[in-house]
Amino acid sequence: MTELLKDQVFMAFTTHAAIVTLKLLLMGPLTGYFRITRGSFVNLEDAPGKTVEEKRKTLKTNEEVERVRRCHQNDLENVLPFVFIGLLYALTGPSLSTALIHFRIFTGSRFCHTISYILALPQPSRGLSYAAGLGVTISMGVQVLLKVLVL
Ligand code: GSH
Repeated sequence: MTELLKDQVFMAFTTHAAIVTLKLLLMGPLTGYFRITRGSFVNLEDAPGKTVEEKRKTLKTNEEVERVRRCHQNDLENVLPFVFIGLLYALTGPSLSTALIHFRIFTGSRFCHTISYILALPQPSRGLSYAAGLGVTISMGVQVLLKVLVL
């Protein structure tokens, strides 16, 4: 483990994995912020109001809250595979420069995806961000397989 922590590729992976995982984690509080500011709740006990009738009025979906939730879901679909495949990839001993290109493009792509989704920027901004991140994870996965199959 101490040896691993001295490995530059592994440290680069750890840094980027931590950044994108923290970003993913922050989608929860962001959803909470949109729920409160847009008055859109899903549980009666979360809803503001004194009477049950008042509370019931806030039990409704809101387009902006749903947008953040879809963005959160999309992060889960992409960040978790990146962390898993990225770890395997880092262990295959790629060159630092190639690994950094992969990790940086993925991290940048997920921030771009979130910004374009939350701000509802015109397509293909979100589609391209998604495709860039997906391409990185596929590239790392293929390299892991090639390494294992060739060895
Ligand atoms: N689960 C995704 C979906 O249903 O759209 C799979 C495809 C995907 O991730 N597409 C990207 C996206 O941002 C680029 S268009 N989809 C919107 C979303 O996941 O809510």
